[in-house]
Amino acid sequence: IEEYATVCSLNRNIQGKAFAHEGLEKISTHDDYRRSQCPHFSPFKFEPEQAYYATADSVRDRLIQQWNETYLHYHKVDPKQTYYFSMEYLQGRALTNAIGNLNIQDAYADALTKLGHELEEIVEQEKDAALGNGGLGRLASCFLDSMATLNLPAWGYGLRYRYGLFKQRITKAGQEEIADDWLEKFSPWEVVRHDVVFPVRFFGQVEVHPSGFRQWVGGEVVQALAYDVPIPGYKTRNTISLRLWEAKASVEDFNLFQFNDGQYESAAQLHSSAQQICAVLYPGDATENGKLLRLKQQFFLCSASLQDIIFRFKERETGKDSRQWSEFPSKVAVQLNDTHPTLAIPELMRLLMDNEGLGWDEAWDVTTRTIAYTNHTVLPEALEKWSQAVMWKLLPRHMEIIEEIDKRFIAMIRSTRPDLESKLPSMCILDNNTQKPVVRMANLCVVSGHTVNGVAQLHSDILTSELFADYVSIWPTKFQNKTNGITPRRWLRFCNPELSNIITKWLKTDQWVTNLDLLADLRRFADNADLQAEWESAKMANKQRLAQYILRVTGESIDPNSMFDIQVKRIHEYKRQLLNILGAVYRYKKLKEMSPEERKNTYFTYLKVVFIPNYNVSVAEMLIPGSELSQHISTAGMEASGTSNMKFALNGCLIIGTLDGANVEIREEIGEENFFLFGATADEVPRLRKERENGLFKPDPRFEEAKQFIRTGAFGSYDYNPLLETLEGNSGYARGDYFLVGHDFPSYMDAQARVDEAYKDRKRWTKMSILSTAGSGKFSSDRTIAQYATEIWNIEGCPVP
Ligand code: HBZ
Repeated sequence: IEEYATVCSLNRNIQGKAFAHEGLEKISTHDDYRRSQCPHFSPFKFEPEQAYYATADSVRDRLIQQWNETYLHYHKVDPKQTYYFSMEYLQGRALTNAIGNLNIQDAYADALTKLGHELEEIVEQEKDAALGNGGLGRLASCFLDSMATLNLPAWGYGLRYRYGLFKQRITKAGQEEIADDWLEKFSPWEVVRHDVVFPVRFFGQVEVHPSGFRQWVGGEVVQALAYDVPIPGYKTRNTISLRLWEAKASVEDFNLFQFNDGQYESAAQLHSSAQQICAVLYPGDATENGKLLRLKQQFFLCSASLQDIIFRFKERETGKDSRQWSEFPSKVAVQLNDTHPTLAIPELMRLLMDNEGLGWDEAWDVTTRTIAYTNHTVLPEALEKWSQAVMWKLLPRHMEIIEEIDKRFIAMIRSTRPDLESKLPSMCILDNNTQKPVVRMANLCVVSGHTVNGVAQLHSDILTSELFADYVSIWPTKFQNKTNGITPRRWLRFCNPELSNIITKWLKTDQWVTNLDLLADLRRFADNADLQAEWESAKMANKQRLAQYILRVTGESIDPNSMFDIQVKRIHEYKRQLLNILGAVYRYKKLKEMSPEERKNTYFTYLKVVFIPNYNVSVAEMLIPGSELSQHISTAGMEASGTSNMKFALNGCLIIGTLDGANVEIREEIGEENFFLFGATADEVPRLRKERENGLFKPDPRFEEAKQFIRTGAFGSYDYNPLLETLEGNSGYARGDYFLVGHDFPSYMDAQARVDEAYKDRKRWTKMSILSTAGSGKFSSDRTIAQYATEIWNIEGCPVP
C-alpha cells in the first residue's frame, strides 16, 4: 500500500486529476505525529482519500493477475460461456467485497493500521457505482458475484454510464435530483481496453444487391470501447469480467476543415452525438421511456457485445478449419435481463446473415438456440413497446428482420395451430392496430428465445397462466421459474460481520458463506439463551450504528431501544408506500387520543417517522442489518419477486407482508408462524377490483378515519386531496384504488397489532429472528445461478487450477 501510495499520489498530482489543488505538499503536523507512530509513513499527504486509492490500486493488481489467469484458462479449455446482457448493474462499492472475496482482510487491515488508518474508515471513501435503478440492476450484480464464485465461465455486458442513478436530496420543496458524478475522481475498478473496439451503426438504409443480398449502409457509425471491471469470486482464483461499453467517435469523424473554418459545433457533431449515448442511466422503473436515445443505448449494448462474442468464437477456431456456425450455441449462451436488450435477437440474425453469409433458417436456428429471456414484471405499462416508425428510422435492417420473424410466426400458427387464429392479434410481434404501430419486445423475446423465465414461483405461474398463456400451448417446455437470490457475501458476511461471527461460532464452520443451506442448522439453537443474548447484542450494535447514520444525514435522533420498522423500495403505487404511511397516520392518531398514562403503559417509546434520503447499495448495507421489521406490502400479484425481502430475512429481520412475489417462498421456508401475513391473495384481486368498480366495496372505518385525519389538516395545509382520491374511486387515474389499499388496510392494521404483541416478548421475537436467518438458505444467488447454469445455459464450472 505504501508503494502504491507514493506512486498514486505522485501520479494523481502530476496528472492533475485528483489532488491538483494540493500539489506535492509536505506533510502536516498531524501527519508528522502520525509518522512518528508509523515509521513507514509516506512523505506525501496520506489522508483517507489517498489511502483509499492506494489500497484500491494494490488490490486491483491482484485482481488483474487472477483475471488474466482466468481468461487464459477459459481460452485454453474453450468451454461454453454465458453472457449476461443487462442495461443495469447496481454494483455499489467494490473494496470491501474484493478484499473479502480474496480473503485478505487481516493483511490489509494490519497494513493500513501501520500507516495510521482503519480499513473501515478507508472503505467509506469509495463512491457507489450506481449504474442501475433498483432490483433488476442489483440482481445482475448479485448474479455476477455468484457466477464468479461458482467458477462459471461467464461475462457481464453493460454500458458505462457517465452519470449513474441521480443523487437524491430532500428539501421542503420535495425531491431534488443531482447528477451522480461517480467517475469524477476516476474509478480504480475498471481497466480501459483500447484493443477492444467495435463499430456500431445507427440510421442509414438497406442496400439490395442484384443477388438479393441485403446490407445496412450509411447513417452514422460510433465506436464501442470496452472497459473491464474485474469480478472476483469468493475464495477462488476465478475472477470474471463485467465489460462496460463506452461510445466514442473516431478521429476521422472530427472535421478539422470545418473546425479551422470556425464551425466548431458542426466540426465535432459526431463526437457529441457519440458522447450522448452513454451519458446517463435512464431513471426508468416500470414506465417505458419512448426516447430515441434509450433505444440507441439498447442497440449499442447489443451490437457491441455480440460482435465481441463472435470475435471470440472465431478466435478459438481449431486448427485450420473454421468453425461451424451450428456449433455457436454449444459455445455461447446469451441471457437477456428483461426486454431492454431484445435487439440482440435481430442483431444476431443480421450479423449471421449479412456479415457471415448464413441463410435465414441457419441463422434462425443459431439465434433461437443461443438466446434466453428473463421477465421481471407483469405490469402492462412496464412492458416495452417501441414505435415502428422510430425503429425504421434508427434500425432499418433490424425492422426488416423483425417483420420477417413475425411473418413466419404467423404463418407457423396458421398452418399448425389454426385454433389460435383468434389469439394472433395479441400474440404477434408487430402491433399495427394502435394509432402508432409498435413492436412488442416481450413477444419478440418469447417467439425467439429458447427459454423464458419468471423470477419467483408465483410470478412464473402468472406468466404461464396469464401474460404468456397462449404461447404455453405451443411451447409447453419453454417456460421456467428461477426464483431470485442474493449474494450471501455482500448481504451477510461483509455487511453484518457481528452476526456472521456469531453464526460461524454456533455452526462451527464458515462454510455457510458458500453453502447457505447450512444456516438451517441454527434452528437447533433458536431457544438457546446464550445464542439469543449474542444475537440481540449484534442487532443492538447494528441499530446503534444505523441510528448514528440517521442522526448524521437527517439530524433526527432515534432511540435504539425502539423497534426499527423499515420499508425500502422505489416509490411506486403497487409497492404501496401509501399503505405504510396511512398505517402510521392511524397509529399516530390513536396515540394522540390516549391519556398520558395510557400512552406510557402501552408504549415504551413513541412513534417517529424518518425518511432517509439517497438510498443506495451502501446505505442498504447498513440499514438492513439494523432493522427488526421490514415491509413488503405490494398488492398481491404485482411484485415479480422482490429481493430486499431476502436480504432482510437473512439478517434476522422479520417481515410484514402480502402473499406476493418471493414473500410466498420466504414464508414457506421460515415458517408461517414467523411471518406477519395480511392482505388479499393474487387470485382474489380481480374479483375485488370488479366489486369495487360495481360500488360494492365497504371501506373499514379505520381507513376512513386515517384519511379524514389527514384532510383535517393534521399534517399542514398541503393539499393531500389528489393523492387521497386515488384511493377512492374518483382519481385522475380513473381506476379508483386499483392497488386495493382500502381493502387491505384493516388486515394490515391487524398484522401490525400482532407485531406489537410479538415484540413485547423478547425471547419470542429473538427466536423468530433466528428462524428467519435459519430459513433463508434457499435465497442465495448461488442456488439461483446454479439452476440457470444447468437448466437454461447448459454450462459447467471451469475452475482455474
Ligand atoms: O426486478 C424488479 C422487480 O420489480 C422486482 O420484483 C424483482 O425482484 C427485481 C429482480 O427480478 N424490476 C425492476 O427493478 N425493474 C427496473 O428497475 C426497470 C428498469 C428500467 C425499466 C423498467 C424496469 O425500463
